[in-house]
Amino acid sequence: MGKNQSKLSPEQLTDLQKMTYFDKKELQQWYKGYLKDCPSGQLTKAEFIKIYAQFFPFGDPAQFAEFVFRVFDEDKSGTIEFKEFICALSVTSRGRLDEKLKWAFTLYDIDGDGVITYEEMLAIVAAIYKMTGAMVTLPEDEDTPEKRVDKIFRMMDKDKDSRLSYEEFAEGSKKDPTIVQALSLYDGLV
Ligand SMILES: [Ca+2]
Repeated sequence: MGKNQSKLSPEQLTDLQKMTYFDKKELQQWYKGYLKDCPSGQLTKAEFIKIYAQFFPFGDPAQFAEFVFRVFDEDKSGTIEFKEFICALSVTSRGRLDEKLKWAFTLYDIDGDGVITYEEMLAIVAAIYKMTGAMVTLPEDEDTPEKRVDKIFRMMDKDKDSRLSYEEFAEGSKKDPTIVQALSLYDGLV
């Protein structure tokens, strides 16, 4: 995406329409919003954290935003270009369940080795708890990240090896949709 370009070109629109579930009008609107948060057209980690901070003014979203940033930044360039931004948004807000699950799995599988370990799940869940802060009242058996992860593993980790395969994760997430829901920042807005 070129810099200082206030609208997407017809070619860019056609490309992005093929890659996402958004129509041309929505794409232009998201582009406008993206440029407002990020006039340079390359969203940095600090800018990304700032966006999260607007949504979670009472918690500390920095850690969770960093984890999510890694998934958005598909080409690992260190910045989120509009294409990466809108593709991630398309999956997390309008994707099919299996697309959302794959995206969520990528987030939880921090080192990308194809399984989610107990420690990886704990790191993400702890970051989510820090972000939401006191905004949500949690049931007694989920009031710490450890309890929550214990509960998730009791439900999902069928072979009890303290690692979740994609199949275990996908199967379990269908029973507990909150695991995937927690990921879509713009849920109410799209
Ligand atoms: Ca990038």
